[in-house]
Formats: sequence, C-alpha cells, structure tokens
Amino acid sequence: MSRETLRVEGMSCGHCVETIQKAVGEVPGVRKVDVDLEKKEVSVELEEGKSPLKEVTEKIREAGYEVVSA
Ligand SMILES: [Cu+2]
Repeated sequence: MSRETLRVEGMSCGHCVETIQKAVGEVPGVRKVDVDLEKKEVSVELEEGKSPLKEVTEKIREAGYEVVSA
C-alpha cells in the first residue's frame, strides 16, 4: 500500500470534501481518500502496485477543482 498527496485549490467546505471523496473514490486502485481543507491537500491510499494518479487528477478537475501539484 502506498500513499500520494496532491495539492488542490478551490475546496472550501464539507460539501467540497464529500464531492472529492466520492469522485476520487471511484477510481480503481484507490482505497481511501482523505481531504485536508486547511492544507488544501487530498491524500489517497493506493492499492499495492497501482498508480492511478493521472485518473485521480482528472476526476478532481472534472469535479471542478484545480490540482496544483501531484
Ligand atoms: Cu464546498
């Protein structure tokens, strides 16, 4: 299991957290999604050997947020 953290702009409330958790949680290989509003970070727990960061980034953008760095 590995963990990756992305910096995301535009998240402001619990609704944003839910939206992102739902969108990113749908990506195959993602086990868990944690959002830190204060740090503007989305961290994902990934299944061993999986690296779906590109898809995670796309999902976040589709949901209307900006991924600043991965
Ligand atoms: Cu919000």
